[in-house]
Amino acid sequence: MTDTTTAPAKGDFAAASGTICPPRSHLASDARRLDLAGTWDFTLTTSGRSVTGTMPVPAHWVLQDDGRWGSPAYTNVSYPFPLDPPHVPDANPTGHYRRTVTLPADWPTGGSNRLRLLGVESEATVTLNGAVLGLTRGSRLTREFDLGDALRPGDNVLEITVRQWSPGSYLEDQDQWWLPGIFRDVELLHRPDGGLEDVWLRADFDPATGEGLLAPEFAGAPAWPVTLSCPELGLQVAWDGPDDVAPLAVPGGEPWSAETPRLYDVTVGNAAETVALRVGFRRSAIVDGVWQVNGRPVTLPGVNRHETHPRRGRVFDEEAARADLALMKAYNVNTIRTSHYPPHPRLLDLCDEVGLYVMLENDYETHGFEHIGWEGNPSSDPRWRDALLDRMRRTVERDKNHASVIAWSLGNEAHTGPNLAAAAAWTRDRDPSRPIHYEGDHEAAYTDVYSRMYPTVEEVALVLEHDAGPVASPTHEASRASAEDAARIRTQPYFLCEYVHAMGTGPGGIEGYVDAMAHPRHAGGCVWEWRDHALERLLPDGTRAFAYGGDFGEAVHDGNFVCDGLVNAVSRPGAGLVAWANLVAPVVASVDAAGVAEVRSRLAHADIADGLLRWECVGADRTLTGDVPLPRLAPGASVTVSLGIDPDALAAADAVTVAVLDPRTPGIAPREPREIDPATGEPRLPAVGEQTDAGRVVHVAQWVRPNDPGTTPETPAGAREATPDTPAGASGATPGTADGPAGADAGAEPPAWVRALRPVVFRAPTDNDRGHRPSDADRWADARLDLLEHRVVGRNATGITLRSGVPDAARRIDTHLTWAATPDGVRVRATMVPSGDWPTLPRLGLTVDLGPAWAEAAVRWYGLGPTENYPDLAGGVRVGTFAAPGIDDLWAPEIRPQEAGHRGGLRRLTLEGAGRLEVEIDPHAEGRRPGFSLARWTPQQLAAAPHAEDLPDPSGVWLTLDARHAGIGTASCGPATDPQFRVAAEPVTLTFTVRG
Ligand code: IPT
Repeated sequence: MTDTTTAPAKGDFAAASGTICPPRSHLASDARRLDLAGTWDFTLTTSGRSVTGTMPVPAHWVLQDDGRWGSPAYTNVSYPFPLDPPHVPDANPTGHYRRTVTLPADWPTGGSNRLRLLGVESEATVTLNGAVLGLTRGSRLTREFDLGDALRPGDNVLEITVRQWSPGSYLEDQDQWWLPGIFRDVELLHRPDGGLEDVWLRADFDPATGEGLLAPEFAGAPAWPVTLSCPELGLQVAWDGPDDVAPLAVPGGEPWSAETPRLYDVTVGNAAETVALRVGFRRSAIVDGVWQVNGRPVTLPGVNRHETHPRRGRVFDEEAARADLALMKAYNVNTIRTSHYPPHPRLLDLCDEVGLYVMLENDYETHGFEHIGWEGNPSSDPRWRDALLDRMRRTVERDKNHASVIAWSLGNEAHTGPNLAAAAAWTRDRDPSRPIHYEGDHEAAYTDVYSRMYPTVEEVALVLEHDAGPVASPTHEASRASAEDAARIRTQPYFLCEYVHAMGTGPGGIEGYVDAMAHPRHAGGCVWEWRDHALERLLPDGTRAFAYGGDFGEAVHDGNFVCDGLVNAVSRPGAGLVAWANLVAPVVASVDAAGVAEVRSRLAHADIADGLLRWECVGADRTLTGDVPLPRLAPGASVTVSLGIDPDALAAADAVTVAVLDPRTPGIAPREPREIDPATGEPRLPAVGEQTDAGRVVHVAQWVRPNDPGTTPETPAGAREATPDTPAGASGATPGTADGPAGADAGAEPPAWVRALRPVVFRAPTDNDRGHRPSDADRWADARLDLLEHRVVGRNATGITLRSGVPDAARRIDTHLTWAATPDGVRVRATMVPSGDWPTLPRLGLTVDLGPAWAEAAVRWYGLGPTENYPDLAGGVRVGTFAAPGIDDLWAPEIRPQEAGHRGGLRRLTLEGAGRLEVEIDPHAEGRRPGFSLARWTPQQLAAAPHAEDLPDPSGVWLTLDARHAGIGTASCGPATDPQFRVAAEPVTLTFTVRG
């Protein structure tokens, strides 16, 4: 059967030609199938030069044999070839795959046979026994060819010629690696006469009646009767002909949701074929502007998921995919946007099974046309219309049976135009049961969900909190929406298809976005993005390391913009993921000074059963802990629990922590550093997402004793207030005098490292610091923060006075460092007074190289942890005593080294190794406590290294105590750091006692 409606005439804009079949569901059928994965003969021809060998299928040829077959290339928006649609350059790497397909002796005769390609980048021409079957484009989409009588008993020669670049490449300008090859399954399918060409079980759940509904649809010419059976539901139906087929009410059908992934095994069969489906009864609908699943409003905590693996690229691996989804579930993810193309079809089975909502996106992006003002953009050019429709159709048809798929997305970053509107119209007609999403429809002309990427929190409020006026800031296209369009936009659910760009250290500033999600019309959104796309490469010294754009010698590339995941390429969760997971947690707790906790469910469908509340009474010298079982909590319900903490312990506590533990969804193994009881060293609560003896940590909250009456303490685990602080005693400090801290005996010798402390104002720019033009990193470079030089102005037995400055400028920092003996150790006070034209600073603190002897030191601190944290990246941390076996366990350099590993709210820091070193922060010196970091490299060394492996062998151990450290923001793609988290060049004081 060939698809005459979409089989285009030969032409450059075409989606395909030849004996192609209509798109249909990816069904688990008992019809014969031959998997053609394996080793194929392979010849790669580039610019007339050929290399011959063998190639695995599925694989990307550029990821095989360390460069023998060319290299991957990364671009974000840019096309790596001239914009001359639909043409591509003559120098077009072309892979010729060839293998013998031996038809098994018992292969059924009769019926027909097909070749099914699940993914080829970017164009495949299929030949069987010398007869050309046709050509297909659309890299991440399934295509079937009818083999007609070309297939013979015994041996057959199958050839697939793959061109890396094709007209289809113009429609596939996603921000990712260009990875040519046959990278998904190739299969030979037998299609029995009278078989089930396609089955669509539209499984609905009616919240009004509580009933499931099953509306079957059959395509082709199945042999009748067709039966449907679901023993679990007692369903056994037979239809004698197409007119017989009618929807079934399923009274006992429990609803499917991401929280309750209830699936039923259903078989559909006839004399020719039986297919097995896993059915979930689920309704995804927009009611009065509110996105509902099964009649209940949902706010989706989601992530954008690309298919990426450091060695396999986009080749699917089920075990890895399962682990990936389990990691998401551990971190409170319940939604995936399949950015920016359909994943391997098996992924949807897994999402159905584990419970993840899916926004399934078409394989369509034309972003690079933006560089020519969208002139000739395929979304508007009628010549591309069929190709776009073909893509949308293949997307919807393949995955329409999945309960997890709650929305269709037309594509990404392809501007707007009639072809997109046509794709929406086709989709709405074909599947009215799922809302349609596309971010580029800024007038809400043809989509059901108002979607934005990277707005400011203020822009979110324009849509949700204002009844009229513009829906976006003046620089954004959506601001030009007419009053009528704006009014319509305000009737739709609001969705952040991309927000908080997780590139490098970060993302900072998540909280405002999550707070805004409390609005009933806010449907949540998806962080950009789940995982770094770093690829492994072979270095000249024979070792392997992670690569980003440019590392394969690409002429046009976008550097490390491809590494912007909440987890890195080897699944290591970053601090941003911990913060985000805590902020979007499905159950949230809070606790007060009296040890009374409140726990609130944000779930829409599932009860919380077997939940446990673990508390900690946190002090400098002891951390007590206990468990309180939670009563069953209905969706949305809350409960108040008295923790029963001993009143004396409570009165002495610095903080009270509560954590909700979930015994049902496993967390990951706890990582270093760990919270411990300072008295016994016993482990205490791990971080959000990690597993305890009694379940996964879903959410952590804390009450913290105010630092100083009249000032605002840091509020971890959701920190929001920034403390304006004019440090006491700082402004009046006069360089050159040495007035020791009050109540101290002057004249004590401090440890040598104290005398060696020097001011520091530079941090290795994060990827976010490098965002926007001019960036913070540019401003810091202009001000030469990295070139701070010091001069001892005065020195006596009780202190040192320093003047620090940068080359060719008069801006300076005058530092007054004094010490004095106390019964408790040596009390140190440092006052730093900047003057001159400093920009806002990344940090203002003191640093010292303790020397390599401390490299093996064990670290313990009493402060915010366990993960690294910054003033705007503190959503998942709390005050406690944390321990790391070594400095390297505190943090690891990013693929592109940058500032990392800072921890704020410091009370006490202890290093044990080459000796013992302890720093106890004076709790009442200032309104805000300092932070610390320990690093094997200087910020300058980190900033200069393009890759982790380019860092020099570490030669020291730098301890930095920051009186102030700036926020992180998400300026790499999104708003700049909130001004309240910037560090003004103003006087600061650090006061601490050192021991050891
Ligand atoms: C947005 C893209 O949709 C996404 O693919 C990715 O490139 C992301 O940016 C940045 O990492 S588009 C951008 C113009 C906001």
